[in-house]
Amino acid sequence: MATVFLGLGSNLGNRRQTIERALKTLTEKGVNVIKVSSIVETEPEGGPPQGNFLNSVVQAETGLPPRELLSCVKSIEKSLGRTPSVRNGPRVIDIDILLYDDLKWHSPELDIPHPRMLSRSFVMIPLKEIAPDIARRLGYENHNAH
Ligand code: PH2
Ligand code: MG
Ligand code: MG
Repeated sequence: MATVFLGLGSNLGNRRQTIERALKTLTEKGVNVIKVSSIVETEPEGGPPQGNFLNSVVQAETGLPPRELLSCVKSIEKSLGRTPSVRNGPRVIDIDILLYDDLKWHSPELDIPHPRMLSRSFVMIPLKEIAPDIARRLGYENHNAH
């Protein structure tokens, strides 16, 4: 089993309900959620003008290899009503693979660790809440001011 961290975000529709449904569906599909951070309201970073997000980070265990995990989260996004939009634009649900054990994986479809996670407070603050050692190991200790 691999230990993975996933970032969840929503800024369209019933944001909290969608995040809760995503958590339930992950478990049903063999991604066993171990820890869930607080669900925090955050201002959009990047993209067009859009509403605030709810964000959360989860720790999970899965036997799915990285590409299958990616297919799994994409199918959950679709089943919860996500439709194509502009880059960094509004979405019903976004589920990003942040970390997969200590794996480094680079391909056009998937980069692990998530290449922008360290600069995103909506990822690092919830990650620090549930896995402070990992946030520190990634070099986050210098960003505690906000
Ligand atoms: N996701 C993005 C871009 N900007 N901003 C916030 N606050 N939360 C997000 O989840 C988010 C974002 C691209 O996935
Ligand atoms: Mg994202
Ligand atoms: Mg995504």
